[in-house]
Amino acid sequence: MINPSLPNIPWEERPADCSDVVWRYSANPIIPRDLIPSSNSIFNSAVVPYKNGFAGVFRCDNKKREMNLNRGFSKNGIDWELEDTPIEFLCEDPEIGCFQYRYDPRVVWLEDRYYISWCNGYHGPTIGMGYTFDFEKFYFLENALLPFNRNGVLFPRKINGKYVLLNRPSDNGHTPFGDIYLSQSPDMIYWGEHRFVMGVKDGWQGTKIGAGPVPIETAEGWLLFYHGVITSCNGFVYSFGAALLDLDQPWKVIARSGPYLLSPQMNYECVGDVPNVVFPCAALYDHPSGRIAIYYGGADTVTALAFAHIDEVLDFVMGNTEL
Ligand code: BMA
Repeated sequence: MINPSLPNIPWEERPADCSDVVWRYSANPIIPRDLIPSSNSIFNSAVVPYKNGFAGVFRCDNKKREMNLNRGFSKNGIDWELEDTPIEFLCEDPEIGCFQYRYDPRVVWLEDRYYISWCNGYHGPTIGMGYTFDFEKFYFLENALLPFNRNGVLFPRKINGKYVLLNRPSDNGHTPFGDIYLSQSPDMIYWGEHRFVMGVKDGWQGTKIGAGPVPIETAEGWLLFYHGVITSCNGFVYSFGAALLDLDQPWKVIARSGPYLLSPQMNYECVGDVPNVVFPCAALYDHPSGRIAIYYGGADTVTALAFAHIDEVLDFVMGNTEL
């Protein structure tokens, strides 16, 4: 089991008047839409511990409204410096390296490097895959899957000798459906042995769901935060909840939260380029203290931070489970 120690995890105690399992950082959003000169918006982004601080891959939509990935660094996980130009991936084959659009990255430390997965434009959205050792040089791999697919999220270690990738088959537009599946690979290139993980339910997760941050390994199972969408008369509303997946057969769902953990309620979640969206793409975890810091996009415009205690999240998921 991976038991990370992250004593410098960003953290703020739960406000005295709040009883929620997941609570927001009081100085949200941590990244405004205009942090860099080229950006229209910076949201749905991924961070990992790196050296004595943190590194990240950020979804930066520019002022042409191109969707791309920029790198960033932070000492404390809260104050970020982002590069104004997008990451250039090294790729020998222009057929796959050609840029159409790149968005909603996830980053995971896996064995000896940081893997990055994202929604990659290749004749439609699919799961792009790349890696870096140092956040200086970035290498492009083959797209993991065929279009149309989004929300590709790697587990942080091999399971039964295979790499495992959560993903969400979709369509070419603003998909009005979507269940979570997983795919397995011996080498990060060839993906198969696809399994159904979980589907839509009622309420906040009634239209579509998709994996969020990289799953966290616990003694009880893999803790997966995932977003869920309800279609209101005013359009999609994105919230997030959590599920617990079997450690050895992660397509088996042990528990799944009936209520959501966080829904769009603050101004920066309800007002922006796409109103009413909270969209988590990364979670830091400090095993000794049980602290979790969740990075999420607000209203497709800004990046925000929320906190939780892992024991409380597990109790919530298991105590309110609806399979
Ligand atoms: C999804 C993705 C996300 C976005 C969400 C809400 O389909 O495009 O990047 O946050 O829609 O617009």
